[in-house]
Amino acid sequence: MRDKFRGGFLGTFVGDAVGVPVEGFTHDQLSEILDAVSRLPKDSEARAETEALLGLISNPAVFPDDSAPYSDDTQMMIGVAESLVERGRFDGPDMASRFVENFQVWRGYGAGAFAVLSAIKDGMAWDEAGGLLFSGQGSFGNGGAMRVSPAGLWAHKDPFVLRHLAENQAKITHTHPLGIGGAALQAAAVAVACRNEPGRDFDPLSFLDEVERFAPGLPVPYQYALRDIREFLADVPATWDAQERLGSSIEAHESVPAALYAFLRLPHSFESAVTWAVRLGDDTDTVGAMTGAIAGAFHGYSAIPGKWLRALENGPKGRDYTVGLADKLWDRWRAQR
Ligand code: F2R
Ligand code: MG
Repeated sequence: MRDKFRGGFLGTFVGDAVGVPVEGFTHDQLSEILDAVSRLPKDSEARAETEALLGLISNPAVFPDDSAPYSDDTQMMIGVAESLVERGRFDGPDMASRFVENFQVWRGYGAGAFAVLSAIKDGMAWDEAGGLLFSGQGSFGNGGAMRVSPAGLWAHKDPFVLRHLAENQAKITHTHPLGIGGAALQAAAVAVACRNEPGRDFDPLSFLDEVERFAPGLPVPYQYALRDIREFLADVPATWDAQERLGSSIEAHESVPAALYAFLRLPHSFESAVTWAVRLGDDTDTVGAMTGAIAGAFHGYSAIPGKWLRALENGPKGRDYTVGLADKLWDRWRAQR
């Protein structure tokens, strides 16, 4: 279980870091450029330059050890985890203050999250700012889902605590039902991944049934997407077709289902699932991070390729800190039981 907790944390971090350099590329652009680079002579300058642009998805060696950066996805996941480790339950003021303390604008925050964290920093109440976004509709961005893996791990035994934690941590920045629902679905996928073991008899459809039991009554777009995923598991579509139907955008209902499907399409390899997810294009870091969280909680930290782990940034709140944080959450979870 310690390995699974570490896997859920570092899966987020790795998926984020693999996706960051290629964020915003379309699926077609990414496929074309990755194909073209693989045909260039190995020691050519053109190949080295293109690989440097594409980062870990094309060649892990472009980042010296300890240097591949994470984005807001991992930074906010760290905030969720720090609060759970310290408080042992959802504590809104504490979690919001950790988001604000960790907030480094240059990590690439969404406009809504940026506005919320800036407002709280300037003195607004932690539970007011999120509801003001988008003319009072609240955000349906994928920010509540991208950071939720510690909640999924923490509450993997209890669907009620899981829903409470997933929704409330999301509401600090995302009050739209689709933003909250995305966090609930992603947390359920991580929890179910934590509860199950890899092996030959793994059944993606049973996994999906369990996810739906852990996240009942989601908004309609998620129910349609889950129906599409069932169809895709019965009759595997081309990648472009899956991308077109599920999406891989910055909106929660167009990216959380894609991450779940990436895991279920390639459930026997962390690396294959994350690579496939990032190659969908568009919001590559976040679809990578969410797929990494599910695949990491399922396969464990020990299944994450060393070539990717070694590359991760390792300064303050970097790789070693994140592994230690996962261990602290696991220790607290065990002690609290
Ligand atoms: N912000 C980014 N990527 C953009 C490019 C960054 C670039 N690399 C740079 O250098 O700056 N990535 C990060 O943002 C996503 C998570 O975003 P979050 O936290 O959900 O933010 P936000 O702003 O609340 O929602 C995202 C966008 O979705 C649209 N949207 C949401 N709710 C809406 C509503 N009610 N009505 C209309 N539109 C709505 C808006 O465009 C929001 O800005 C992650 O990908 C993370 O990696
Ligand atoms: Mg993103």
